[in-house]
Amino acid sequence: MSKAKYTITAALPYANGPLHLGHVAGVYLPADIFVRFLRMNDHDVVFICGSDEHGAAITLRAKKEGITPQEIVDKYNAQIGKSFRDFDISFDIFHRTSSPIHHETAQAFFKKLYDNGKFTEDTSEHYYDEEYNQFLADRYITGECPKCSNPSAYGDQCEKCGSDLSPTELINPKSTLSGKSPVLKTTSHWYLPMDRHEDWLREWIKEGKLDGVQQHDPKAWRNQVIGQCMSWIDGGLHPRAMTRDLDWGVKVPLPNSDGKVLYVWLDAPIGYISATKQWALDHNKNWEDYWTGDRKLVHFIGKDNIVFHAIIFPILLKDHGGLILPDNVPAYEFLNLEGDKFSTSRNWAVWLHEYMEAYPDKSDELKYVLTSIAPESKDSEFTWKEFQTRINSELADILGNFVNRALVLTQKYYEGSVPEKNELTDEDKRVLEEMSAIPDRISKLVYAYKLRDAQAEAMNLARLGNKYLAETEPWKLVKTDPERVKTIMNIALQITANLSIILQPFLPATAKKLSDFLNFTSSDWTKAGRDNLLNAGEKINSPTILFQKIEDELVENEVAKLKSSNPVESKFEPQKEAINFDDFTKMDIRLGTILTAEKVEKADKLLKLTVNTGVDIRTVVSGIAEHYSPEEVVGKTVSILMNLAPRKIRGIESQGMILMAENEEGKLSFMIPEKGFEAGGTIR
Ligand code: B3M
Ligand code: ZN
Repeated sequence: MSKAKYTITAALPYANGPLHLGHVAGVYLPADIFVRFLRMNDHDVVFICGSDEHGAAITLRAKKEGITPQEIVDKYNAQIGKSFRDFDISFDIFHRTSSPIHHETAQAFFKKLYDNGKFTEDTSEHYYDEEYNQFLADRYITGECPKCSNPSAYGDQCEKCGSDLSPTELINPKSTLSGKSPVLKTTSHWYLPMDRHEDWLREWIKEGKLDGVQQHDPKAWRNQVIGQCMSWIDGGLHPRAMTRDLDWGVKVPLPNSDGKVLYVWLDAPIGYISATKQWALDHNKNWEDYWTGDRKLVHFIGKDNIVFHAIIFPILLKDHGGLILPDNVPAYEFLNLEGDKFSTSRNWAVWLHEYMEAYPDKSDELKYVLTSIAPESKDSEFTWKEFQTRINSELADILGNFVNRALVLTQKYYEGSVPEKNELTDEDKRVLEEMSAIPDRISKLVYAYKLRDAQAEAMNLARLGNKYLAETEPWKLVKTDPERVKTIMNIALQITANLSIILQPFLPATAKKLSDFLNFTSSDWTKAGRDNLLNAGEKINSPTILFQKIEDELVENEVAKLKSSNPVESKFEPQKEAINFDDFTKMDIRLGTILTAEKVEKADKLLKLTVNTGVDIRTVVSGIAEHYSPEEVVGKTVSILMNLAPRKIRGIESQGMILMAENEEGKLSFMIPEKGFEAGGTIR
């Protein structure tokens, strides 16, 4: 039988922030291990990823950082791409959904479904922010979750209970742009009638059959994935809008659809296809070969992405026709950090780029720890203490110690030549037999997506070697039975050579070091298990220490860093991006005394003020009419931003801005100085 072919995807990270260890442990590292293993086993495989550059995740981040969406995606695509390279995740391509090839691919995909009547059109009322002139979907709207009462659920999903929501289900909805209650306004969208797909999805997910034909083994799917899908389907699928009224995204390729883009969760998975296209172009291949025929499509994702990969994208693929559906969707649970959830807004995170900057030569150490605790079947936790323990007592004390002994003794006794294997004792035979069984056990586990156990099994070979040397004690025997020691050392070196093969998927840098020590390189998995990888007389090199022990100080510093950067649980928005001192000194903020005030006609919120700034008397229009009456404000000395470029507001030129404090309910208050400070005084 020929080897199965694979197209492997890892969830496209939003280009709206850096990657943290939770992302790495639950998507990218397992996908990378799986792919490295497949490559060693001679499977035809392509490994696809890229950044997800559309949707509210991007535009809201842009608003927060005060730069354009394009600048945001350029910044984070570069940063994320670099962390992946530094950490040595072996994508065949790391692409971008902002690329022209993606826009074309997504539009053609949409158009094909549209032409084939796979969408329905519906005109109905949607929430709208009048201040920002924008419809509010997905993350643009928050409110209380109707299912679990989480006060900050989004318009598409409650991150607390995982429910899929639509904006109209939110209790007390608020725009995330203005913070105000939205109004309803009519607009039209194209919907994917998911309700029409329940029957085949049921059969496909539960039995692995499509139109009665077996596609995949449903027992190979994780229980949580099947469970989540079935609970969705049993709860009844609803039509889901596939377009949005936004100006950032892939334009809807239909006439009269200005201002409409594809829903990000329609375009993002198509990103896997467009990335494959780009990779195929770069390597003279046919992209279709990777999306059709007898090939396994596997999506590595986090559990919050299950519905999109196991229900929505399969519907789209099937509606499109001619493309394969996923063979498996290995979804990971969440990784927690030091007793709490990872949180970007609270900066409770270990960022991959920061780790790689601090410990550039410790990528394998991190890989090892993250795979050991990977949240495969339930949430798990990263602590710096465990990081230390696993490195010191497993990597250093077992693997490092064994390799070091084997190589140092070979240098010492045989000047670096592999000694001859003589007659084998029962113990030798047992050790070699155990060694030969390990690669198969690892294979079975990897094919079953049990990478945590697979890595543990690979470490068992180091354990076996370590124990073998500890029990045979060649350093004692060398004086009395040097012939026997040759056999022992030969076996220890064969074990080391085996480690250089079987560790490659998990610890590629370490495996490479072993290869360099031994002058032996093989990426052929089928060679693993053999006891004759090295020939007597071949020269090996002196080893260097494989793993430095992790000091207590590192643990203490990292934990302290985490705690110091973790502000209290807050109802207020987090601090904005850092600015430099020059940026700050550009602002001319002073005290000004309000001389006159009147309401602006037909504008409930505005007061027209004249202000004595100490250097001139000027007009300022201020949105404070709902908080102060004209009579109240006259005579007050307040803070004013002087050098804001003049703006016309309701036909009146406003020369500056009054600075106000705002509380959580949106109430505004002047910032008034102590007595003895008068108009013209600067604020800095
Ligand atoms: N960017 C969501 C996430 O990062 C999304 C994944 C897209 S995969 C097609 O969780
Ligand atoms: Zn909820």
